[in-house]
Amino acid sequence: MQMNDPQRYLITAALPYANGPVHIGHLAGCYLPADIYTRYLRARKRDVLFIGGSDEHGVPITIRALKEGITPQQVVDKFHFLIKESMEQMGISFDIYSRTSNKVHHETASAFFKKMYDDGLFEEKETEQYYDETTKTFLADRYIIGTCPVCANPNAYGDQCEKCGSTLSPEQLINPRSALSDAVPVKKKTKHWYFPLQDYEAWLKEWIIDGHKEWKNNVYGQCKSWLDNGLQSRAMTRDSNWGIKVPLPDAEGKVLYVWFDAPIGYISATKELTAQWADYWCKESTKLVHFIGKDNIVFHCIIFPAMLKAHGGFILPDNVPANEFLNIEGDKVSTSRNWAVWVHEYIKDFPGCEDVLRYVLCANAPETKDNDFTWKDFQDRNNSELVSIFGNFVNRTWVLMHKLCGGKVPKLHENILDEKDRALIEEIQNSKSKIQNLLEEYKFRDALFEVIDLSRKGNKYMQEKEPWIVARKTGDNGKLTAEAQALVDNCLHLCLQLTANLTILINPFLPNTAKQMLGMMKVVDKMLDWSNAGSIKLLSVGYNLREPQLLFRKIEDEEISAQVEKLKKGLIKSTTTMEDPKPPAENTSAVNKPEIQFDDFTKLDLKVGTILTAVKVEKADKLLKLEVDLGFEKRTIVSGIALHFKPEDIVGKQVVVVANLAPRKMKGIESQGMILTAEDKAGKLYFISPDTMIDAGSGIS
Ligand code: B3M
Ligand code: ZN
Repeated sequence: MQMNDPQRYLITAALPYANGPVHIGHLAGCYLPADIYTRYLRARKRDVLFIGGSDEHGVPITIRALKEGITPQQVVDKFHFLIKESMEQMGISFDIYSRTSNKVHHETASAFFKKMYDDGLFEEKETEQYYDETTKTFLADRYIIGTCPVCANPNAYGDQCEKCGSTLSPEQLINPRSALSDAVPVKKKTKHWYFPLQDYEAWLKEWIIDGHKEWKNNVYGQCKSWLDNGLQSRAMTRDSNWGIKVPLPDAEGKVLYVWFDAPIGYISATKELTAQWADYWCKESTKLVHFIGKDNIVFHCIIFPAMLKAHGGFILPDNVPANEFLNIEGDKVSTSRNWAVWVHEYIKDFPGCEDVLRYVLCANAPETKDNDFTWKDFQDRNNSELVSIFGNFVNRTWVLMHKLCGGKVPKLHENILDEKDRALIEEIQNSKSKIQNLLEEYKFRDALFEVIDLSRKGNKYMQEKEPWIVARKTGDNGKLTAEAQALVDNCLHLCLQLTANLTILINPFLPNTAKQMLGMMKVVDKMLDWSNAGSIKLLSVGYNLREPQLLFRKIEDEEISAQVEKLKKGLIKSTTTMEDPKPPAENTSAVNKPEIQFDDFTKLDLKVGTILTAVKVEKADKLLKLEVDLGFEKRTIVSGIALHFKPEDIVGKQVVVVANLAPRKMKGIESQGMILTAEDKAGKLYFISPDTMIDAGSGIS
């Protein structure tokens, strides 16, 4: 049963593996719906926390490290920041975006495991597992590949077949081989701690099958089939040295299974965010909602809830509105074939169009079945919905209000309201509850459709009222008659109030657009409170409004064909290299220093350094003390960047260091070099980094 009237909300979105950038399938799958829901709750003035972070453990990370010849730490450092930045740029408004390599997470997950162990909730078992003798590795999860017993895909993983979605164990694979060396594996004994899920089966059935019939069909159906098939013990530990060490004395070389620690990451991140974390995690009056993609259903609906129940003291999710997959141009997303639209690439190719992507991904969200993203559909939705319907309505209203009403909100002459006016008023008043109900049911695409439909109705109303024709009715004196002016006033008054309503209603979906509309209305954020929706008294009569601004631009055929080409020819850069995701600052061409000779330049000894540690300098708001690895030595550098970067965010980043700058004391600390940064027009600082991780100490010329 769905919870009514919770006191607070805890919203989580799946922690993406920090083994690659995020693509639009990730956004559509869970980050965008979670963000829309959270923004809606915030607009309703609800007490809500939105939790996210990078999943930095497990085989996806170690495999990537092996492929690239770097350490797992370097992999996660590289992608954590890129993912975090893409999320921010797309307006995914996490209250915290943390990472599972954090100390607080290691402590929280260890303590969780230890309590379950102390309570005798694990089975300790020695079993034979596949082992790769050439690389001396136990082959669990994605370390082992073979033919899927369900669909015959020859490249299924030891934990899952990505082709048919079946969950697998290594034993089920036909012709298994090592993902590391291609070797045929042998069996070898190893000890692990198993969580007997079957002990929780009866309870899970009652909780989900009887208790959560309102869950989405795809989620409920998957849970039911798992529970109908019967649950079994699952190992909660792995043989690896990357991850959270099993907190037991005889557990050398064992770490927690990534799917044991990752969901606990939601708890750790909340702890990191607020001292009140227990209110959110332990009080029944909290509504916990996990937004995920369909491949994570079993972990969030069965395994993690069973863990929470076993541990005790935690609430359970009220809902897990998982989405299906978003395909691209008719084909499944494949990161290895580079068949994906990368978010950081999109942001670069379509600057200022973040809301357009949010719109298209929500309007076409795979809420009930897999859906297809095509660039043509992207263009059509932009040009014929955002530009021609929503944007057009707002623009027409503004232009006419300036032309026919002197740029001010005209009066509403109630005595002459006709049927059409009243029908529009009713539409405005009803739209709030219609959209709210859909949002409460996690039907985001229907909710968005209603918002656009309301603007469509606005256009229709305007078309029928034709204020530009009415405004031609002049009297004998050549001036507009009072009667005609009153009709014009009413039409534009209502269109303006409708625009104000559209601003509130579109805000959870397209926050940048809502901001821009607030600017045009010269009103403050407060107007976005959900409680204002449905009112036709949002803008005061006589209030001066700004000039119109175009909310959306047309997207041209060439832009679309370029994207299709890029995708088809695999021109999108391989994900093995991380590009600098920041947009170039404008106006970089202005040369404002005197000319120098080449010899002047060569005096500089520029080197690539890796930031090892970063701490705030006491009593100096702007300074960070950094320890930087220059390959041949470590340097202490004091840098005036504290207002721009959080210390914990920059550890692991590579920067350009002026290595031969004379040492200088700052706040009593000797600074042995300088870090180069770029500054954009808004005054925001960016590091200058090589476009992929390279050896610390590499020279720059
Ligand atoms: N990292 C799987 C994924 O990215 C996993 C989610 C963890 S959520 C706790 O699909
Ligand atoms: Zn399969």
